[in-house]
Amino acid sequence: MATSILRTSRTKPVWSSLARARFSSTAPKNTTLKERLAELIPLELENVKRVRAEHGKKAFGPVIVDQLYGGMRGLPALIWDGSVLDADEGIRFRGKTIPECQELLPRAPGGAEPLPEGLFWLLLTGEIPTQEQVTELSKDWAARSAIPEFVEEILDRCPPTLHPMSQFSLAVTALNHNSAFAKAYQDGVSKKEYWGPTFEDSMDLIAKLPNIAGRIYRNVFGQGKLPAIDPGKDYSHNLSTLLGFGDNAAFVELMRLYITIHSDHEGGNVSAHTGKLVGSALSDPFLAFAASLNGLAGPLHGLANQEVLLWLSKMQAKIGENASDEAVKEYVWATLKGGQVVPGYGHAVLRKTDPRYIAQREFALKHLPDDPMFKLVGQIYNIVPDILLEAGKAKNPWPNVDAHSGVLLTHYGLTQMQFYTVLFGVSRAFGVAAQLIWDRALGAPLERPKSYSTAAIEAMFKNK
Ligand code: CMX
Repeated sequence: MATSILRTSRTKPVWSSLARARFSSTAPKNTTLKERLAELIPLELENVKRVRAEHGKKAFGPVIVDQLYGGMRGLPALIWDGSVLDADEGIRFRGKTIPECQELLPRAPGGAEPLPEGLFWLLLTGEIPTQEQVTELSKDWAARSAIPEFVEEILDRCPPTLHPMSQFSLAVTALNHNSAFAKAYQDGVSKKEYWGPTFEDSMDLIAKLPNIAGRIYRNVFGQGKLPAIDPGKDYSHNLSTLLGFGDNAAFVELMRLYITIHSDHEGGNVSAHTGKLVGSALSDPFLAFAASLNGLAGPLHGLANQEVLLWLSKMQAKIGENASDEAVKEYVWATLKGGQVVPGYGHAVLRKTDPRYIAQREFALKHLPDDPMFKLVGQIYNIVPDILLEAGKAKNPWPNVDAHSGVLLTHYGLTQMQFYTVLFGVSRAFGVAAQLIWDRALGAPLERPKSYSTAAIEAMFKNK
């Protein structure tokens, strides 16, 4: 397969010269997120106009036939400035690595991890907000957090055997009942104004997810009545409280890190791209994000965090705790020989250990170094890559984000692995929402790539 432009040109310098020149790295004080966006959008519209005028008709890398059959791997096809993924270095959010986000984004009083409120501001503007600005976002989201009674009823009527991700998607779809964008469109809003109601819907969407996730968790796993959102607490604290872990400061910190690192992974992954694709039909953010969730629910994408825990638990049941390296190797080979993938390993873009895995490992080393399951995850890290290399199929033998997240949740007592992808979904809303707002602001058109038949491919090359 052709090497992608995006893989060969390092993304960092592109960010430094272009984006940092346009957006300063610290947000101006005394402005809300929406006010700041209203200032930035005309600048970016001009910038895109200039780039298209200068380069719009130039070729952007080769396309080879294998890419048409091969899941479009590496095909340059989308624009999203919020985050960019480098095959070796991993994700950068608006040019910033995960450690840089941990250092620069505002934290909760006494906390060490970034507040996802700040990450959302960064994704949307390229700027680091002030402490006051993230506090205002926490308050705004708390104020918007209630879900309509009929959505509560939908969730309450779901059988507990319906997978939490299906329930999640149902509830998010139903939120479209009150979509500001859908209403504005029906009322004849001008295209130039699309981003305003999209922003309002996106804020509502993010704000309502803790109530949806909390209700699903308590309904399915029988964890008692859902407490109320506290307007004085940050988003992750409220989400933790709704799940029953609000009193555990380390769990709350984990949620802050978890949401931050799971929020966005450039534009081409299944959940981000699905949201953008569905949004391009001017479906509102609730409908677009529900589609993202349905993609995230697949075992090769977000469901892998559930699959990892399942796989680890089965391994422990079969070979016991503190098993030898030999026993672990045998189990990994049996998985591969059984025609299954090793969940949590491999990636469509990454070719090194995922920095999201490393961030979680560092959290574990700080907070739960002696946890037996964490030790097993570390043991597997030393074993699986060599086996995948020897097996010779996977292009990337290294762990991805999902190889680690479930172990952290289990440590704190969130042991219901079927729920894990819901937390990934809550986080992914931040990236999908930011992308939808910018797509409406820049007037992104309907997506409509061209498909070909195999006969057409053959005909094209017949006499060449
Ligand atoms: N275990 C076993 N085989 C693997 C593998 C793994 N972890 N990763 C890749 N392979 C296999 C593929 O199944 C493929 O086999 P076939 O040729 O028989 O179809 C071959 O190696 C080549 O695949 P690839 O080009 O390396 O990987 P892809 O880009 O096609 O797929 C991914 C990427 C993530 C789907 C794949 O690595 C995988 O299935 N991993 C396990 C599931 C997982 O952890 N998913 C989560 C990813 C992160 C996320 O989105 O949340």
